[in-house]
Amino acid sequence: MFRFLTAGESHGRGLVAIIEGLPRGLVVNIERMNRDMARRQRGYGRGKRMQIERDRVEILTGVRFGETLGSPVALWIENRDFKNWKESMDALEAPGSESARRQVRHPRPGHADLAGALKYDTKDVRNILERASARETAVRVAVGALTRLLLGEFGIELTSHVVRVGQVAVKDPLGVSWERIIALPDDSPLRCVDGRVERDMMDEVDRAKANGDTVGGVFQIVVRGVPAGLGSHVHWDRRLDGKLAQAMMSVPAVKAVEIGAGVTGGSSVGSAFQDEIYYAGDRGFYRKSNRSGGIEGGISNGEEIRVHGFMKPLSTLIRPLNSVDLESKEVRKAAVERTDTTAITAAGVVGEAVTALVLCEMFLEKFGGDSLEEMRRNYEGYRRQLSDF
Ligand code: EPS
Repeated sequence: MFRFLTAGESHGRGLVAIIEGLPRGLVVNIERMNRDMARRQRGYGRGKRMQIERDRVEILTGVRFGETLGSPVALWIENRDFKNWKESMDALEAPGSESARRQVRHPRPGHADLAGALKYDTKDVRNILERASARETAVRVAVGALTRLLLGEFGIELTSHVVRVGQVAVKDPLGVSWERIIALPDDSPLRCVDGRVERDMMDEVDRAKANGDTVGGVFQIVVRGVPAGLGSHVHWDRRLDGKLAQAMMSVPAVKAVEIGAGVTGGSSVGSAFQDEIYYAGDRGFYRKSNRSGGIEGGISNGEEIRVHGFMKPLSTLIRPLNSVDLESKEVRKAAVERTDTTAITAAGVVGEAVTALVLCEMFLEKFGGDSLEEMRRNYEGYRRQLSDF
């Protein structure tokens, strides 16, 4: 069915993806895809790398005259920074000088550095961090953007907003309407719907930066237009919430996921948590609250899907923490690589992409066909089933 792989190092030539399972006949809107690429580069608190890159997707295969062929699609994103790393990241030849190798021997607490070095048996942490870097999310956003085009054909749309930075939070994030979120301009500093809260969030970022520190945050993904019936209760690995949680946790620095108001569920009684069921002729079954985040029993219930991603503070600190030299085993300060103070706004855009990827997989599982027309027939048949229910 639907699957994809990515490849590429943070300072290598670029990033690649191969995607399989898209139907023939999907119109590829490259501007829409590149808009997501640009959105991922934004956000208050990002570092200097984003001033070097101008991420743009190139389509290498699987698309002809602006439409998918049903064959594998290959995407390419160039790393503009590679020109500054040619020797250090050369595929075949090691450079003569130590400095050009840019070895890293002092693992950063919180990054993949030490665990990866132990596992892959290397004393140069660069062999790990280049792939562990969140740079990889650029190409996942590109793949996600393609799947968003497919979902869009069936009226499914996604957006995100930032609901917390450090100690500063938006009140009642589940109550923020879709309209308020999509009204945010792409150049909004943090994609926060409340201007006053956003200024406090920016102060929080400034404070962390002034201390050579980083700061965590929370984003919320909102999806509308998902019909009831994606995912299934019948097996553990077919549950939509489980799949979304896995996808969200695969975003670097995300350490927790919450569907709807799941966390408060742990301190609620049932009568205060469940979303009561109503029916009206013109809209069918509906709810007046959405604490379940649009998913019940591992199945979408037709309400908006709302998922939170909790991002821990980024691991590279300008004022580094203690570490150990991998060769001498002596106490050293952790390596300092160029990084962001927070990437929470970008993480929201990545969260949209990984959510779209899961929904696309589930959508193709239920309505899949070899062409978009075949999918449409399958989908319309199911819509009739729902409306005749
Ligand atoms: C990047 C994400 C971060 C950036 C990276 C680009 O990755 P990491 O997980 O390694 O901190 O810091 O840029 C650099 C590594 C750099 O040279 O500045 C991204 O989202 O594109």
